[in-house]
Amino acid sequence: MGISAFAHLLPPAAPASSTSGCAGVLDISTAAPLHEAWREALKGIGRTHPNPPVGCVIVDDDGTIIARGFHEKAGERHAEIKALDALAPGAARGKTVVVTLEPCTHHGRTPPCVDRLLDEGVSRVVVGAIDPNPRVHQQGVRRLRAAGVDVVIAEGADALRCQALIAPFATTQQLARPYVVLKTATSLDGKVATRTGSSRGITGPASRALVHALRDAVDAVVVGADTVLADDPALTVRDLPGRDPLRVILDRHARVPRSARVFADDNVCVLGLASISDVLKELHRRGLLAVLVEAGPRLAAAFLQADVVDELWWFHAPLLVGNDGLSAVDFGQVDHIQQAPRFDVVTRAEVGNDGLTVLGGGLWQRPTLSVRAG
Ligand code: AOF
Ligand code: ZN
Repeated sequence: MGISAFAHLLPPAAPASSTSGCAGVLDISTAAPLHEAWREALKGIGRTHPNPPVGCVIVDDDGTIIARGFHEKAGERHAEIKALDALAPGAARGKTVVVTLEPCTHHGRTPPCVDRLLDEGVSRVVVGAIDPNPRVHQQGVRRLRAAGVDVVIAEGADALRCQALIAPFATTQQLARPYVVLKTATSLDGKVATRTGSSRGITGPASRALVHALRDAVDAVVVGADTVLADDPALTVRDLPGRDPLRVILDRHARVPRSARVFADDNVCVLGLASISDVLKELHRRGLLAVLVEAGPRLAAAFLQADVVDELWWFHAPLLVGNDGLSAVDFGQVDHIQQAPRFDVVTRAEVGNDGLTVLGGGLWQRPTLSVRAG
């Protein structure tokens, strides 16, 4: 099984993740601080676009954490700088800096972190993930090493978490589009609504809370006009303290009335674009890292067929809807099971009385919806 970019939101899966097996390759003195740095980074998730969330801790010779920092927002200090600023002048000399992302070497909105690390005289840097940004990629490591700093590229479960954390950022860098999480919630027989269109309350309160946590962690929620017209969702974060993501309404024929609940405030944008690829181009232009598509059957099929779904979150509730109900993905039919699109399971979780299966295939294999040749 792989790892979700939003794995931190999931209740622990049973049985315990098999990735813990490789933690042994990492010296324990770097593994625990890297986990702490990752926890720091999570504080910025959903708030940093177009930058990645990044966390940092600085440790003493005996492994004690003496400073922490995370990147809060684009334009503000990078994680390493925040952690260094938390120390008295000169206190970082000879210490180990543990950071979830390779320190930067470029002049962006802020000066290069590598320069500051060298000025401070740190002796060791532990890096959770290499920066996929071509302006930085590998150069942070190279420059630190060239200056005599001991650089450790982490391995094992915590390094994997650091990579998963920046999967949305890596997607923007490599594919010039946001990372797409597609969510659907069905009955046991795969239906999202009864034949009369009744759909509220299929999944329980725990699933609803998890979806709100996911909304808090992404930069935008995307829905189609069909869903707004059928369900009139608010698409806000109500079950936990958090912030509401941008609501993106795909409405080519201007069918959604202004009285819909999605227009409750102006944190909303309506796109009338024809193709999924144009929609993603526009969201990328706005600098979004990750979007959650809360799609009805047609939009779900369109995203899957466009091969742009990075994770498919499928909630299944313990109830039956029957033959005439609406299927979750409107993609036609297959005659032979061998031709059916089959997904890779990333992880599974129990969410209250519901089940959640996250499909994808690790970080880069996407769950596509092409009918296989028989
Ligand atoms: C780090 N630490 O905390 C972050 C990094 O425009 P800037 O100056 O904010 O630079 C943004 C780029 O820096 C971003 O694209 C990514 O490559 C890197 N982000 N690097 O050393 C951090 N957020
Ligand atoms: Zn930096």
